[in-house]
Amino acid sequence: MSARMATAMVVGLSSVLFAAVPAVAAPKPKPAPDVTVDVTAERFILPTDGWTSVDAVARNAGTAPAPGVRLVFTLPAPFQIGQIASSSAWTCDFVTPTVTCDLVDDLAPGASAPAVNLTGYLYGAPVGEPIEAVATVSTTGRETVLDNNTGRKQFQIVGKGTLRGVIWNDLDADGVREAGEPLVTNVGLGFWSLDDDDQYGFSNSYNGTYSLDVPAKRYVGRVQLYKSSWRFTTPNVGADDSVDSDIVQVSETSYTSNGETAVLSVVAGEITTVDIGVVATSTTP
Ligand SMILES: [Ca+2]
Ligand SMILES: [Ca+2]
Ligand SMILES: [Ca+2]
Repeated sequence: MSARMATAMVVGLSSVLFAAVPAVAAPKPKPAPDVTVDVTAERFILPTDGWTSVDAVARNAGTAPAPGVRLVFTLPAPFQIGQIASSSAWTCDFVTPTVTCDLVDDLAPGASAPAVNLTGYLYGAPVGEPIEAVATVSTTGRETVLDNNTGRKQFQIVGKGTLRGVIWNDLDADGVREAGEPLVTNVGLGFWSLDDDDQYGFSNSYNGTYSLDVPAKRYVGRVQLYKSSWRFTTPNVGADDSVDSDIVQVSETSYTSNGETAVLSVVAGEITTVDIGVVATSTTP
């Protein structure tokens, strides 16, 4: 028995009808599921022989449980799918290049299902060709909002350029690399993409010289020095960019000095040079 019926029995039908009028003027929407999907990838600017990992996450943005949730997720050629990862919450079937997954249980209002993940590899994909991963989600429940049932993530294939340079001990601390100033082998360097979430580098240098072939996009180079051993030399000294240091200190902690390059726009087929000059802070570096 509802509360309203109970009231009717106590106070009589006419007064209940009178009381009900304002409630009818503002009816509450019926609870309904609203499934949505987001497709995300940390790395989406890839070299022709690159790879990526793509997530599709289904969510119920509605106000009622979503039964029979199905996710259809495609990572098309030239990607070759090397791995499909999902939780036991899903039952999945794969027919190249599409994985179709059914959620075992209803998806509660406000809840996200565990991600379905595809790892795709490229083997000589053509440069410049955009590739799009697409996921669509559906429910056997009644939902009215259907324009959020598809998620997309676009990938861009680019050529590679070269990042290279030296890490040297600026013995006279003048910011210029001169003959006789030796290379340093215990300083690492990282290049962080500004255009997606990607990074390259090494934890210590290859005999003080390095050369990395990386997908053409924008990077910032970062170096961390231990103050007990090194500090950064004066950057960008003089007019000759081939003998200066390209790292500027941007922060420090009690133990480390942290330096960055300017923004580096790596161009396919071209060399971008980044040199790092350091000065010993102890008598025996
Ligand atoms: Ca929807
Ligand atoms: Ca010098
Ligand atoms: Ca330079």
